[in-house]
Amino acid sequence: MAKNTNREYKHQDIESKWPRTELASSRGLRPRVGSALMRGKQKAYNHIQVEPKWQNKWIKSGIYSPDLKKTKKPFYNLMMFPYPSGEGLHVGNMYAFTGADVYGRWKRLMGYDVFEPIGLDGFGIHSENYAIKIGRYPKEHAKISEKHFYEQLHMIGDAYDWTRTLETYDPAYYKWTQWLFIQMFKAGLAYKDKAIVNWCPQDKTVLSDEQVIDGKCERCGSEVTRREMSSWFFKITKYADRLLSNIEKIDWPEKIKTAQRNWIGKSEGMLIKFEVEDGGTLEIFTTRPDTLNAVTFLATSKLYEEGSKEKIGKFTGKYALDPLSGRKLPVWDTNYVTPGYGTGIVMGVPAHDERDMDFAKKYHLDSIKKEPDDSLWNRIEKEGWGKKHTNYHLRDWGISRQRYWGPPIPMINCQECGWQPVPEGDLPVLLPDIKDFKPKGDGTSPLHNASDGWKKVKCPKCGGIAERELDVSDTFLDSSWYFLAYPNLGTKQWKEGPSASSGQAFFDKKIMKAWLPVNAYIGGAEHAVLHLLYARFVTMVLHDLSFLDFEEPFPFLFGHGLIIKDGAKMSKSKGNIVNPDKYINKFGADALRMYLMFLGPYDQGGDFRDTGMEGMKRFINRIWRLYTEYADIVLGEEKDSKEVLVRMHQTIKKVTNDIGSFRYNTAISSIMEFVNLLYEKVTINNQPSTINHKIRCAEWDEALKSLCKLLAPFTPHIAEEIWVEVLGQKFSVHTQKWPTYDVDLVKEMINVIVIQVNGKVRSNLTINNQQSTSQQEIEEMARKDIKVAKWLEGKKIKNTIFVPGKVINFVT
Ligand code: ANZ
Ligand code: ZN
Repeated sequence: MAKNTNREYKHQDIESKWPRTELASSRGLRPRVGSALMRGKQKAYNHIQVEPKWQNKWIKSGIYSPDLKKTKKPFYNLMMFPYPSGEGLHVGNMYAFTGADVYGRWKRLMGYDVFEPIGLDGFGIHSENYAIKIGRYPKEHAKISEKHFYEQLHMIGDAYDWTRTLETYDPAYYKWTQWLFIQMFKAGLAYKDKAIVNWCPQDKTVLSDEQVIDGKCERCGSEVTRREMSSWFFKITKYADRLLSNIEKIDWPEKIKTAQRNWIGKSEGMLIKFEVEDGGTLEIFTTRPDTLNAVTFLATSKLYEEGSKEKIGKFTGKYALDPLSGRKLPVWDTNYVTPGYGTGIVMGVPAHDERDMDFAKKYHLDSIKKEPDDSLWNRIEKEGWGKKHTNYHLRDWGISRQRYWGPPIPMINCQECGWQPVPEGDLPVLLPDIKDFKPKGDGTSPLHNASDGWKKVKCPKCGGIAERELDVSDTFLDSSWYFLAYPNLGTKQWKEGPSASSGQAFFDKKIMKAWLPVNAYIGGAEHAVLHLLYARFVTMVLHDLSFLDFEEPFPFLFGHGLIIKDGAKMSKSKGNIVNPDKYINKFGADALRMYLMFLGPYDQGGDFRDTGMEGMKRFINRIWRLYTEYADIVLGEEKDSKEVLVRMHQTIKKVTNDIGSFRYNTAISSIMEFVNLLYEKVTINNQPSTINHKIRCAEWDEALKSLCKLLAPFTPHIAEEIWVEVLGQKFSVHTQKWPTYDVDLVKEMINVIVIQVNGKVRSNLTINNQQSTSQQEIEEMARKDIKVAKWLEGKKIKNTIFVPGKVINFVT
């Protein structure tokens, strides 16, 4: 609730800061007709004409396409890989992209060679489902939506390197996804196994554990069922320990780190062996050996596939022996123990474990009330009944998808030789065009419908008859390595590889050294255990295979908040999507960017409302007028020029620190305050009689130039237009040096105290930190002010109201 009130306030704030009746016109200020800067520039700001003009110029001039091989200060600024829905980008996506772009633009102004690539994760169930829904062939649909997506992205004005885009369904890309699969296989990290897997009945495919959220499909929300199937897995469990311990070394939001820790789920306990009455032993995993004295039964996972919410059990007829007391413990097959975790067998302790209690109640099993006994840990080890053991909740990554729209898994099954990888020189294994590509639902893949010519191949090892794998790979594999691709796009090896002789990847040594790992990774926290875990795993494997010299792909990650509309996260499924196109047309990309960044702290998101957009558009116009109408103000009094200077340095400091820590909203606030101050000075100093056209005011000039640079990351188009066309500076504002601040000037506290007479503003006082701020002295100074003295002349002051640091009001 508190948050909401806050946002409420901000919206009102926009209104009160620049109300519809504009300050300048209402006070009768005239444009400076005689000014050279003004000639022909009085026109209102026209974003429709200005924004595309600069977007095109930026591309043509290549200022956002650094030479990756010749860089001195590389900065790889990356936003999470977009997988737009069929309908294109919505305002929530814009929010994510713009926040990342502001950061990248700022880093460029700070002197870095910023590389900010963009691409499209367009393979996968998400896109395929949409294509099915609208009755289009996936490949055809991909082309259409790619065009739309890139057009929308152009309109936002982000500083992308448009010379290096990639799409996951491009064979030039997915040959390397397949190459990655083969490296996994060769390293013994990919295996095919018959296992009970998560099955989505709606999407008709297997899902990985990470793609099941609270028992539901991460994509479509259907209740996930269980099914025994033969699938490919990646041994991510082998990396559990390292994935966990490395978390301490990376600079990520605590929330996301915790989610990964919990998902990996390190659990320390013991493996204990129970003898079975008529021979053999059963081994269990427990984290509570101290409750061994209260065990009353053993439970297996044999009925797991029955998957109902209610606990089901079947007595096996067998009894195990409690090593401690020699009691007979009935062994039950159940559905509430998970196969593949621990040993898949549990010691049932109803007295201390709720799940066991539920089960015991239902099947009338005993419960023994006994206090846990800590000494049992040592005793169990000493007597040789069991040993200490660490378990991880993480399970191997299920990679197979019984769908069409993905990279065919590059494996060949030979009756003689078993599974063989496709020779690397033969990659890519192209996804064949087939008529009936829809998911079948019986557990087989649509690629069964491919021609025999595609399915039947020679065994790469013995030349005998063999068959291709017919499943495609998980779309999360496509996105697990894309950040490695961007800087290497266009290298010879990227285009021509992989070669038949293995061991060659697409990495250019020099480029890798300069640009990786990613300097700033910016994206949504909802990928905490999906994409972010997979990308870390893949990077570690490639490191261990000597392809990379780093283990962690994203040493720094910033998680942005979500855009809320009508009380819910903006998403297609919620039906509260706002299309950015119409806002960009009506208000301009700059206004939309600034509005989104002003909504609230970037890590917290905010509520989207139309009214706020209009306020922001007025602010953009206000900036435009400041430059086009008042660019050559001469600050007549020294106290004014001093104040402008001090406030400028203070604003630079605040904006610099705020952008550096992603507090865009407060950075914008201080820019707004600074603009207000400049307008105040306009009203004081714009008296025609004081104008001396020969003398330009150095402070005013500097203030306007600095302000333009401070605006550049947020509103890149108008900043460029002002810089080049109004201030007459050299293209481009985006390759300038970010303004620095003077530490001594920043320290000067400047306070502006409004002087009122009978509640009406008559003048103001500027107080610096060398002056006293006592009521008595302020009163004295205020009375001496000529403008105030005029109103006090011949009147008797009945009362003086003083608000320290803000207002002094004489009541006569
Ligand atoms: C006896 C006991 C007593 C347990 C008690 C818990 C509390 P975590 O922390 O998640 O590792 N368990 C072991 N293997 C299991 C499986 N395959 N499927 C479902 N449950 C399994 O939990 C480990 C605990 O979960 C183990 O400790 C075991 O129950 C159960 F008061 O053993 B315990
Ligand atoms: Zn063979």
